[in-house]
Amino acid sequence: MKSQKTILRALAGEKTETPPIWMMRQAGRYLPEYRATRAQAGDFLSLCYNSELAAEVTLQPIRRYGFDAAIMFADILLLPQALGADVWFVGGEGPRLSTTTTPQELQALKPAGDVHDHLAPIYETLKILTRELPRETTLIGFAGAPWTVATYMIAGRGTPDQGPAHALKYENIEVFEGLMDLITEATIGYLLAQIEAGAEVIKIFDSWAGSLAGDDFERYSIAPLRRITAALKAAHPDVPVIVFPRGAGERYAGLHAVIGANCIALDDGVSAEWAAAHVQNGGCVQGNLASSHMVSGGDALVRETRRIVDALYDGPHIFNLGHGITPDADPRNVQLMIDTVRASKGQSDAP
Ligand code: 1CP
Repeated sequence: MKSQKTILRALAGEKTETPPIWMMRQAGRYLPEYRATRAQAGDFLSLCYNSELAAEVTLQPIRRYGFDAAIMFADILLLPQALGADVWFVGGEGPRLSTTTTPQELQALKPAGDVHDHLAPIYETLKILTRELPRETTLIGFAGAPWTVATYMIAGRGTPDQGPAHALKYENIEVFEGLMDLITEATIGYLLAQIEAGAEVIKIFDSWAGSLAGDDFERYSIAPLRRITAALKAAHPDVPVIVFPRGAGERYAGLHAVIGANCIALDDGVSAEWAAAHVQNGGCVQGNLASSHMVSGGDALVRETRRIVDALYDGPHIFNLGHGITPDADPRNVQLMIDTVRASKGQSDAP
């Protein structure tokens, strides 16, 4: 049976008349209504665990823009917290975590199956959203990929080059791989529970995949993504999976088949024309307008948006940015991007 929702049609491999659109970090600090709700919640983590308010900020960009999908409001660092790591956010700087770099610290974390009590508010957010979202809007659940989550758990913070995680790989491979396995297993359980709570699509963010060189890319980005995707597909074959190995560059080629995912999300480091030839032949692609256009706007935004839509027009495409929208973005530029994408209808031959 054909699904009515455009995003689900694109994820099933159908070329749609106009690309469906949503935006990474669509609920976020560039929106005044987000800043107001966040102030009401207190800090960022309190907002994540307050199901009513998390559902509210998820809905805000849907009300304002009518995006085709809503991504539940949460963070990839809630899973380390559920595993027993300390996680806090330093205003203006970013996340801080207690580190996991020794056998004792790894041992002190909880077993993968024990994360669900802690994460219950996230499942509740999804349940609220299944009731409150417009019928035509698709609900996306997500998690960080094991490598990306591990980089934060090992360094205790965000790092420009993921140096501490690379170092642990060389200095104590048992701890490194033990941690990767624990995160992988916990992520599978977390995502299955999200699907059971109402997530219709799953996205896995491997934001730091690009720093894995040589065999490490296959071993620590692709293999865990494949393992998670296979486990989700075994239980829920109809739930589409989007994977985002950011910074993969030419290693994006052929990834649908290698990972078994329905959609490969592209960052803005590859051109849409290249992706049409080397990635989209395997299935749906998502992306990849540079986020900076949401700050600068104008003709360049319109031109670049049209170029991406045209380049990917012959196959399944979900329009998105190449990375999250930044706090200094102008909300009017988001509207201009959406209008440009939706006006692209009929630019080429309809299916
Ligand atoms: O001050 C604030 O309000 C916090 C800013 C913020 C927001 C809005 C953070 C802190 N996280 C989020 C929400 C978030 N994070 C979502 C919600 C849904 C949506 O997209 O609207 C999602 C999907 C994420 C995912 C996430 N968190 C990723 C993967 C995607 C990516 O951007 O690469 C990563 C790496 C994080 C960690 C994180 N959380 C927050 C920050 C500032 C960071 C990056 C830290 C760093 O490396 O310095």
